[in-house]
Amino acid sequence: MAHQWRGLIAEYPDRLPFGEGDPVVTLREGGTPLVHAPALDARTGATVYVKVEGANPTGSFKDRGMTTAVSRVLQTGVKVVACASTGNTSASAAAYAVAAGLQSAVVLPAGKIAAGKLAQAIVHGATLVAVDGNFDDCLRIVRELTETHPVALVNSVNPYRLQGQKTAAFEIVDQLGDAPDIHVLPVGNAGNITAYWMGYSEYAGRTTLASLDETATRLPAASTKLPEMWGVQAWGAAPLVLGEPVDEPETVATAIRIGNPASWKYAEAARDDSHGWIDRVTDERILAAQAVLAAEVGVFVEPASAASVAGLIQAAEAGRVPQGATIVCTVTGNGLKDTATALGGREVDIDPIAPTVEAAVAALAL
Ligand code: AN7
Repeated sequence: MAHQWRGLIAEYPDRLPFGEGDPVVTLREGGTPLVHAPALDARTGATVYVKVEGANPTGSFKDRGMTTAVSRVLQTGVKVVACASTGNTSASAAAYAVAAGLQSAVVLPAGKIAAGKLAQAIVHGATLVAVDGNFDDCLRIVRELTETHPVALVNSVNPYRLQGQKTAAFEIVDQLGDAPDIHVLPVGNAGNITAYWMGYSEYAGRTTLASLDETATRLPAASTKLPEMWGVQAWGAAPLVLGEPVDEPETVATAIRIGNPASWKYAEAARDDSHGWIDRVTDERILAAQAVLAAEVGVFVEPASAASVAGLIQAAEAGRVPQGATIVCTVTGNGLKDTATALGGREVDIDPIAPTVEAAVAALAL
């Protein structure tokens, strides 16, 4: 019989803070493709894989953290989940709230959410609030209101989010047979870099600053080494590179348009403990990397996701990529979420032809 991936909590029961009989809310997230990208080998001299997180149920890596966060909420009796979001967290929270029978409330920066993500929050029945401000304002508001109202916060400051997200590192080690030499990923609110570092560390038999004591692994190590963590921010939203918050973050990659990341200290720890770095890339490089992934690898990602690949290519051009290294880039979200940016000014209205094979042959210049 065909075997279906069961979702993170069922696939990694020993490494997540849930016991037998605990409620589990899942849309069968995780188990995403790790795709070899020869076009990136050619540009870097390394062996490069992309971890395609856009293949998750709502089209981004956020589902990994949402299965754990929302499952935990069911244990508490709270009936409403809330988050601030640049789009993907709200889409995921709204979907998992539906699966859990809960309500969802999402607080978004007005006018800065890609159309696909907004559509997701709407069709999944979230209550939407648009704030005249940026993501950082939204997060401040949601943190405060969840402290004083019976509403569960499901942003990545909720430690259950990072618990779910760390499993992407487990999958990579399971698929490659060991940890890669380098892991590259986009950094916005800095939860994901924190979670990957936790996952790699726990699989190597260690804990990190962000590990939950109760789940810190006491299991045998599943990997023999740890990767360098390379984080990539957008040029106009690069607080971790500048070393100070950015008041008015701006980038075409709206998902990472964040000026004051919540997991700042954890991200710095991941960078430093792994002997990695966090750098920034221009919007032009982000869009160029998105085009390389689409036209030369066959993977359509949203702009924020392409930041990881843009950072890798930039590092290669600067001679910073060790030749022959095994490198994994996480591409965090699906390109279908933001088709307008991907198409740019390109023509999408094509003049129709007569409904005949001859006309098609002529139009295709065959
Ligand atoms: C596609 O949805 O912050 O550094 O509110 O959607 O863990 O924040 C999204 C972030 C990268 C950055 N790629 O990850 C939100 C939100 C995509 C994203 C990031 C996000 P973090």
